[in-house]
Amino acid sequence: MRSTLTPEGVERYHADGYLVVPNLLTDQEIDAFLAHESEPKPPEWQKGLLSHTADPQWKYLATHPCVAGTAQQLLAGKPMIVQTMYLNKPPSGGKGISLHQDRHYIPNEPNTLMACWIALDDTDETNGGLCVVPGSHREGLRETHLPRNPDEHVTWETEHLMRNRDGVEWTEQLYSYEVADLNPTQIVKLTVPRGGGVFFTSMTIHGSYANWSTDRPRRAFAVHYVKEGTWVSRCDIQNVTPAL
Ligand SMILES: O=C(O)CCC(=O)C(=O)O
Repeated sequence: MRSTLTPEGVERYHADGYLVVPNLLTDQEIDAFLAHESEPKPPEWQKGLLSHTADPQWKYLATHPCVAGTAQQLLAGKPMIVQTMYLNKPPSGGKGISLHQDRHYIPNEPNTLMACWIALDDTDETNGGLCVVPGSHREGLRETHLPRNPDEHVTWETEHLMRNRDGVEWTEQLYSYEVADLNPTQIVKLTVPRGGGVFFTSMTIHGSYANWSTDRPRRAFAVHYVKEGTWVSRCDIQNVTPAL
């Protein structure tokens, strides 16, 4: 396992709620992943948010020493993989994910949820790069509504089965959350070069806008971790797996 952060980096993550870390992946590692994604795959590897449990390339990224090792430093404990996502946003209007807090999507107790979002292309404001609201992780869980700008953001609603530690089950309607009353001047549009990543807490407001470039795909890979011992309520992603 390789630790990549200085104590100052860890401090900045806790102060701002996010941290940009360059050079998590090499060009060769990214090329291998993108080539893999461009080929047909056996159906048993295609497991949606749980693809890291079956697809060797997804598992490779989610357990990568620089990614999972940094998560271990930031969590101060063993990182467990909750879910993985390949976020392929094409040029000419590929839509973004409205600005939200991940804790809305993934209730967990105690709340140790965090993410690593890895740029697989050079990303910035013009191709729908990741945006964050620094310090927002200290201001609690915000009110939300459905996305208000359909040109910029995807919209969906789905019902999810939940289960607590005592085995009690219930359903919850989840939807594409958009934080209400967000001050646009507080949104920072990050520039993250290919291979770099952004680590952020589950309370940090983040998301992205559409990719309005004409020729620059915005591909990213995101892994969500919790610290070992955390209970994840959503049944579809409850069986977390060790990252290291
Ligand atoms: O890629 C994006 O635009 C947003 C990703 C995101 O919301 C996440 O990784 O939690």
